[in-house]
Amino acid sequence: MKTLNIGMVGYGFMGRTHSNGYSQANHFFDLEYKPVLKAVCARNKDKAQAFADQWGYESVETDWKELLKRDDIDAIDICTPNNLHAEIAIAAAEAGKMVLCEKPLSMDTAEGIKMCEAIEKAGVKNTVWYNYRRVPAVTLAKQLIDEGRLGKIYHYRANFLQDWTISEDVPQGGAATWRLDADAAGSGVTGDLLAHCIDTALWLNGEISDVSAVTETFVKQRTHAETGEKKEVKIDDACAFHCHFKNGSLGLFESTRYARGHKALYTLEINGQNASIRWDLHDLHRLEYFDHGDDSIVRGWRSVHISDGDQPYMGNWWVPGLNIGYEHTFIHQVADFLKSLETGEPCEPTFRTALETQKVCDAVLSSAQERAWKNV
Ligand code: SOE
Repeated sequence: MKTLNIGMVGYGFMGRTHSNGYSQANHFFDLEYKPVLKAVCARNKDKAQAFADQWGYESVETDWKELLKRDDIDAIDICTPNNLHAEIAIAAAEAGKMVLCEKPLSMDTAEGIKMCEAIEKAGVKNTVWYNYRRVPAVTLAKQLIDEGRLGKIYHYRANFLQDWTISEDVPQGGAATWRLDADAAGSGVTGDLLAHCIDTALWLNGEISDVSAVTETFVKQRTHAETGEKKEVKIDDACAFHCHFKNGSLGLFESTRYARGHKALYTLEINGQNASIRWDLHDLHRLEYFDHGDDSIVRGWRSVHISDGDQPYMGNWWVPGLNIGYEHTFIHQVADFLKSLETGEPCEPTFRTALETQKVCDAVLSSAQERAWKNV
């Protein structure tokens, strides 16, 4: 079996989801390549070592530049805050390493373009971890749309709702709350949560032509976790936008971290001329499907339980009736990445594909700022 030696930079929540993916993929998928957890890199050596011990990484680095110099590393996995993605990805590509980058691709489109150019110049394999594409129900939605079952699409609706930043005591910056610090995250819910909704939407429903958005920052000042200083909050706490897709359909998107009661509720609904589909992250193994072509006396919304071997990815898991969960989306992305090494095909979304999401995010943020429609 061929090996793919992984060097991971960062070890937070995403470091765990990715490491689990690397550890599990070959148990369930038949693949020529097998990832080897060669090194994890983080500034704090003790914490990095504890992570390495827990997940089985063979070694630890404290400077990502040293990681890039190592001949025994094939691929760099970037799990850092967003403000480090570009520098590490570009240097990794120049060092001839493959790059797997956590979402969003970059702080903004300009940075994303430089990343794409570096990756393409080096000709290295790459992917961005928009994991929700690989929920079997969402992959099935893509299949149904591509088969033309929905007919002409009229509406695309998506929400991503959370409630973890309502308290004014939540700090900004630091290891756990960098997502609230614009210097580290670039933006708030737009880059963190709507980016997922936009990636899925572009995949399922094609390009967005223009957007009109509103954003709000409800808590205006927060203490910085590291300096203890009270600082202005510069991220968007909430964002809503509507848009036109190039296929003629209308889109409506909303995200907030102030929807009391919702922890991570990603929902989407697509209405076509012949059929509609609906999906909800809290019930992620179900796809709701309404087919107007059904016999009228039994016509209605079906709740399809995605667990059968004929459904995407499910032939690799247990037996029909037994569903899988959130962590499997990362296992699927690892399996697809390893497969792409065998076939030579790209592993979507590539950097170039993820740049399209970045362009929509930028248009959304500038539309909200200028209170004007913006072309993507
Ligand atoms: C934020 O809370 C977060 O962890 C995002 O960063 C992830 O991308 C999303 O999948 C879940 O929520």
